[in-house]
Amino acid sequence: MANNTSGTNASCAYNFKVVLLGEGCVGKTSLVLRYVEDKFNDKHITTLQASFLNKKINIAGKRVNLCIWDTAGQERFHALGPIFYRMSNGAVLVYDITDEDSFQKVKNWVKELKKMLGNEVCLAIAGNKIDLEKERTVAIEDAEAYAVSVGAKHFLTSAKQNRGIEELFLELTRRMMERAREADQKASSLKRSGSARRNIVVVDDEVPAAGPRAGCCAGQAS
Ligand code: G3D
Ligand code: MG
Repeated sequence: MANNTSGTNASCAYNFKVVLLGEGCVGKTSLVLRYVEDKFNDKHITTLQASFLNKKINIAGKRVNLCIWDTAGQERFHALGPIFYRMSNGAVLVYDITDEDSFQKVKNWVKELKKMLGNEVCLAIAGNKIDLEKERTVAIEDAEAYAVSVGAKHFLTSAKQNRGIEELFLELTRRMMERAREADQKASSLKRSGSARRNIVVVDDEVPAAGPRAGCCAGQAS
């Protein structure tokens, strides 16, 4: 899934698509703007409704480009189709810690993503607006237990105060890199076993029909 442009080269670049999902008003746009442009409540940008923003980072000497997709508010009309999250390497599921209903919506999104993308997609759950801790209605323990149950990592964030956001994207990116490496390894070992199988066929073909039997049937009485 990841566009790993130069294989295992030390300076290889990864390209990951990350989608932001969650109910309207939980702070998705604010989180991505804070992360990519270090801005909050920028009227010009918030009305821009860009489909995605790019963020380049460096992890352990590897260059990574995150293509972070934000909705243009379609979620408010329940009009967000699979085309939005297709081919995603990662998803950030955002809820507002002062809004229990927005946490329930995260659960719906997780189900939807797992159904459509399987377990390959890396998930991060963000409990946003922790600057409003006094108004919290979603218990941290519940959110954390839920995240563990679906193989996601839970983060506490505030786009307003710039808390927890770098950490969230860094950890998510690390996991996406790990998945990409695993997928690469699986693909190359499949390739190897494929050519090994082909070799066996060639050897079998060369065995004269009446000659000594080799391979798995060697030594068996006929
Ligand atoms: P969305 O993209 O999920 O729809 P937005 O959400 O990023 O548009 O944010 C919705 C409202 O929540 C905005 O307020 C925004 O300023 C506010 N918000 C976003 N993140 C935080 C946060 O961390 N803390 C607090 N206190 N508010 C936040 P307005 O008033 O512009 O609608
Ligand atoms: Mg938005």
